[in-house]
Amino acid sequence: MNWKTVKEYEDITYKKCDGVARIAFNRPEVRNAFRPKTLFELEEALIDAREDNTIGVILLSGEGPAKDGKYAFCSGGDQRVRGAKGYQGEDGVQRLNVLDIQRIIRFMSKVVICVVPGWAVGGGHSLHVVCDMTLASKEHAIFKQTDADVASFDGGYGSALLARQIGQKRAREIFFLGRNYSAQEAFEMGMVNAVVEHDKLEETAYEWAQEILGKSPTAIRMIKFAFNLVDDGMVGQQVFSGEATRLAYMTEEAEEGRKAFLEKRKPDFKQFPWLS
Ligand code: 1HA
Repeated sequence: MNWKTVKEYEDITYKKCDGVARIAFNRPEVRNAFRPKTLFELEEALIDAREDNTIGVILLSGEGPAKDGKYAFCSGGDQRVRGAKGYQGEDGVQRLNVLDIQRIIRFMSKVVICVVPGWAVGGGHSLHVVCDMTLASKEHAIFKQTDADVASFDGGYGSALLARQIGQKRAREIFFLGRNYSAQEAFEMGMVNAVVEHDKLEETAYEWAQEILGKSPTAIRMIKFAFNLVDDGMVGQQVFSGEATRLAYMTEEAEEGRKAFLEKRKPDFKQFPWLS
């Protein structure tokens, strides 16, 4: 693997290698908690990866270990900057901009794999839920939903989508009790795709990404958005249908419509069949 740094950031790292982008939280001293700035940086990197036609898979992870040897994917919102109206940025504005990140991942026309080397907690747990797949460190990953301990709640994807993934009873247990779950327990519940030895985690994630990159990009996009459609209401329809529009643009029929407009004539759609 020959990772190349795309851009230096303060709160994240961002690299690319052979069709794969790797973005990681980089605040190990607070278990990779996010502040608004972290999320603005993450948003910029995610959009860059989305707009890059050579990238098909994004790995989302957390740098570490911290000085005490512990690993983290993300421990959610940085409670030191939480105010009465959200998480306060350097500009003094309070926001809940992790929700923007969730939507970017969910509606991203590429696969996002969450690579969990350690703690996935609170809003960090919700991010793992919204990613397309999750790989977890056998030795160090711990999944925990502390929302009810700190009087916060992700009533959207973090809880409702989790219930779709692992069932209502287990999702309620995770939120109501806030216990720690190992990678193996999370796997057995169905919210982790594979439990991987810590030393092999990054390599395995990269291999999964390469396997996906061997597939049809159109098929992967359509399948991802088809999976989302039933749970995403009219936005799900919009996103799925956008891909249908893109496919339609590739037809001669659509090209005739476009050309006729530019040539200021009536379109000749008679040449195209009314399919049964
Ligand atoms: O729910 C939402 C949202 C919902 C809707 C819309 C927007 C949302 C946005 C955000 C969130 C949330 O994320 S709410 C949940 C916020 N996160 C938490 O409640 C997790 C808090 N952290 C912990 O429970 C634990 O630290 C841990 C289970 C992740 C790790 O425990 P460990 O290994 O024992 O380490 P610990 O000693 O606790 O932490 C190491 C250092 O990291 C500590 O700092 P130090 O004492 O060394 O100065 C600790 O305070 C700091 N730290 C850890 N997590 C956070 C944090 N500092 C700030 N914010 C954190 N989230």
